[in-house]
Amino acid sequence: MTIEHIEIRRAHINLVSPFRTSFGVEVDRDLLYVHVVGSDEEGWGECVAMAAPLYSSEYVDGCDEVMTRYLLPMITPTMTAQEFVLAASSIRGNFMAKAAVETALLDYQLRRDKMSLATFLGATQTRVASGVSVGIQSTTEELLETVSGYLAQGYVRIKLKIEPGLDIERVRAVREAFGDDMLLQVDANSAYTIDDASHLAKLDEFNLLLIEQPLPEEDLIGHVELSKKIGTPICLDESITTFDVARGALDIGACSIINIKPGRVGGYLESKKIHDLCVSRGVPVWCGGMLETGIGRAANLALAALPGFTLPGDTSASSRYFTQDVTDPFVLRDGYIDVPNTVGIGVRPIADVLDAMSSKSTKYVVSP
Ligand code: NPG
Repeated sequence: MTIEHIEIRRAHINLVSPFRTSFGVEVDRDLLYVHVVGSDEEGWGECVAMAAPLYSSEYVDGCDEVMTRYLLPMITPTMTAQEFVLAASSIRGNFMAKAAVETALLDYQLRRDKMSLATFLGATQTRVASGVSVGIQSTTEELLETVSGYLAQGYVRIKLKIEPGLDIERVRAVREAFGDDMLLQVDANSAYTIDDASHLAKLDEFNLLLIEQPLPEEDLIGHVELSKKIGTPICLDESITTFDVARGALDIGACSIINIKPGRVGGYLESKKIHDLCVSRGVPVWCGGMLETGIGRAANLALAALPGFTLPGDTSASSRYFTQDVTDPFVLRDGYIDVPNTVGIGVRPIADVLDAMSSKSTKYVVSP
């Protein structure tokens, strides 16, 4: 069984509601799927990059370009995901582009081997506790209403996006309205500087699970300094781009919790390595989200089922994001979402739905 061609599929989907963060507002997703087609099997991967380089330096047109010019030409008919990761290490950065290609190759080979991604990665759970990420709302009243709606649906953990000026009082209002037992954390997406340390220390009174990425991606040392000035545990997201960065960040005390996003670290193989490192050090991890459709979500759920994922992730149900997902929808049941357990990532796009969303399909023939 050999890989014959790879399709890059570009598509578009609207979000059910605008998602505001400290770096911008997302109202839709500019999608890029990698579709590996072999003699009798196929594999799918979803690129998590956004349309613009605001969350990280990667963006979807850039990923398309890197795949087309550099990554896809590396692929041979019999190449495994593991071999691809090795070959692609000659290309610097571009983790989101690499991750999407790796996922499609993994899905392809695991389908061939009749194994689920969850089993392959070492999953120990059949369902994962689901948290939800709440964008910055225009008013405190709207925030309380939004949080209340998610709690009513059964989400077990709330993450509030914050930015300077819309932080302490917003968190206070949510704590006061929903009580001290609710699992609550905040995400700053790099919006602060070390000069804000005493301001961020005001979050200490709210017993948050963590504060995610308060300072810029590159400022690991700033996070070390901040960790000495605030009581809330620091979790890194944007900063953690590789296993080596994760190890260094833990070594110097830049964080005590890690958000693992496969797209951000170049794929599921690197994610597993970071997970294993964190388990060996007793560091909790959780699975982040990038507003993925069902393809990316399925693979994230497999990862989130590993034993070190002891905190609920941003692995919400399809309905939190889209009216109609590109796969069968992932559904929240009693605060949990089932982990796909068939073969590969366990899902495929619904052809008609994907076709209706698609803007462009490009085919690359894989030659020996
Ligand atoms: O549930 O998929 C989700 C969204 C989770 O908040 C979330 N993602 O910084 O972690 C993040 C954030 C994000 C959203 C990042 C959009 C990039 C774009």
